[in-house]
Amino acid sequence: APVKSYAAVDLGASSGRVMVGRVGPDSLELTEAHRFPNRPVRVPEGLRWDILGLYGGVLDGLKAAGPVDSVGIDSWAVDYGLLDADGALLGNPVHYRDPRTEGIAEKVWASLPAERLYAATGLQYAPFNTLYQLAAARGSAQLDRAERLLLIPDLISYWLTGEQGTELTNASTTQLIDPRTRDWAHGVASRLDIRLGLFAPLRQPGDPAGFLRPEVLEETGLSGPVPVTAVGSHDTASAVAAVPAEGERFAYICTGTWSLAGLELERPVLTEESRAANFTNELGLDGTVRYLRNIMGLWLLEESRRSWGEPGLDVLLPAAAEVPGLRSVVDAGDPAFLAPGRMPERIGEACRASGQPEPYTVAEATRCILDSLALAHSRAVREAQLLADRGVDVVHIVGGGARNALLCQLTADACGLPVVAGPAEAAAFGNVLVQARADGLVGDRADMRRLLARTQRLTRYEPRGDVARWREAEARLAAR
Ligand code: LFR
Repeated sequence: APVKSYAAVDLGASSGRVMVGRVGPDSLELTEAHRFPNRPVRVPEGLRWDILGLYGGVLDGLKAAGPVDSVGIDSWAVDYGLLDADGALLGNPVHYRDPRTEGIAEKVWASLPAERLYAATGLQYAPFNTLYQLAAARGSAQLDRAERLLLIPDLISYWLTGEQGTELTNASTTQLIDPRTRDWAHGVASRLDIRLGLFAPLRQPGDPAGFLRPEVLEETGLSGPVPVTAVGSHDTASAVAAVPAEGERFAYICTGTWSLAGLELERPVLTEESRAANFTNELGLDGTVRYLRNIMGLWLLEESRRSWGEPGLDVLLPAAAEVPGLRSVVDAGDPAFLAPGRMPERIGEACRASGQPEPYTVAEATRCILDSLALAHSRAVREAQLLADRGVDVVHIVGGGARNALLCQLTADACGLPVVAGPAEAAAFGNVLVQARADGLVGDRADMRRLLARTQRLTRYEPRGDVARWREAEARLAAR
C-alpha cells in the first residue's frame, strides 16, 4: 500500500513550522521541513502579527517540504485579517495580547448579559475572543472599510489558493457560533451589531479548500495540482485530534504557550456552573466539543526567561527540580498574566498578595511557575469531570510541554492520575491525519488515535501520591 506525504503548516505564537507527515496503513512519520520565528511587532497603534513574514515562512517551508499530496494549515485562534472589496489586506492583524479589548467585555455585557452570551455560544470569557475584538474595533476606519474577515489560517489558505472559507473549529473561537447547531449564532451577532456577512462560508475539517495558485507553485518549485485541505485549523483542535488515547475516559492537556486542559465531549455543557468556572465549549472534529479551560501555560516561563536573558531550559529545569516544591504558587489561569512584560515581578507580586514567599532565585521562580501550572492543570481536570459528569483514568499531555519531564511529573502528582506524555508536535500530527483521512488513508478518529499510539514514543508518569499537599497549596490561592 502507498505511503503518502502531507504538509502541515502549524503557526504558533512564537514560531511557525512546516512539517511533512508520511502516512501509510501502519506507519506515521513526521519530519520538520522548516521552522521560522514568529515575532510580534509593537508599532504605535499596538501589538501586531507580522503576517507577511509568516506567509513568507510558509512559502519557504513548502519549498523545503518538496512534493506532497496536499497541504493543511492550522494556527492559534481568534485573530483575523480584514480585506477590502478588492480582496486586499487592510493592515496587520492585531495580536490577541494587544490591550485594545480592555474594558470592552463590560460594554458588550451591557447589551447582552454574560449569562445569555454563554448560554448561546458556550465560550469562556477571554478578553481576546473575536467577538470582543470586533466590539473594540467598532467604528474604526479599517473595520468600516472591510468586506471580508478571514481568521489567520483561512487568510494563509486564501493567499495560497485564492479561495475563501471559514473553517469551523476555529470559527467556534470567535464566540459567534452556536455549539449546538454548529452554525452561526445569528441572535448574538445581530444583538451586538456584528456583520456576519464579513465571514466567508463555513467549511468543515476534511473539506477541500482549493489548489495552490500557479504563482505559489512557481515560487515553491512544486508541480501542481496540489490541493489544500481544510483541517482542524485551530491548532488546539488539531492537537486534540492527535491525543493518542483509547476510549473515552481520558483528559487532555495541550501544552505550549497556553495550556488547554479538559475533555472531549459529544455535547456542549452550557450550565451556569460551567460559565462560572470559565470552561469553554470549542468545536472539534466529527461533532465533538472541546470542553476545556485556558491556562496561561509555558508563556509564564517563556516571558520570564526573556527578562532573565534567555537561560536555557537544560539549565533551568534541573535546577528547578532541586529546589523544594510548592513553596509558593500563583493562579496560572489569571488574565493578569496575559500581557507581555515584567513577568518575574508580576509573579512575585502575586505570591506576596496571597501571603506566600516571593521566589528569590531563578530556580525558585521556575519551580513556582511549574508548580502553579501543574496545580492549574489538576484543577481544570478535576472540575471538568464534575461539570461534564464524566470520569477519567488518565491524563494525556501533548504539545511542547510533553518534553518537559518535570512539568509532566508534577501534573501527574497534582492530578493523582497517570500522565501519558506525547506527541510534542500534536497539532502537526492532527493536521496531517485529517488530510490523510480526507484522502481515504485512515478511518475514523479512533483509527487516527490508534495509529499514533502504535507509532509514536510516549512516556508514562505515575502519580507520587502527595495529592493532599497540592490541595493545601490550592487552598492558599482560594483564601485570597
Ligand atoms: C493555543 C491557542 C488557544 C487559544 C489561544 C489564542 O495556541 O490557539 O487554543 O485560546 O491560542 O488564540
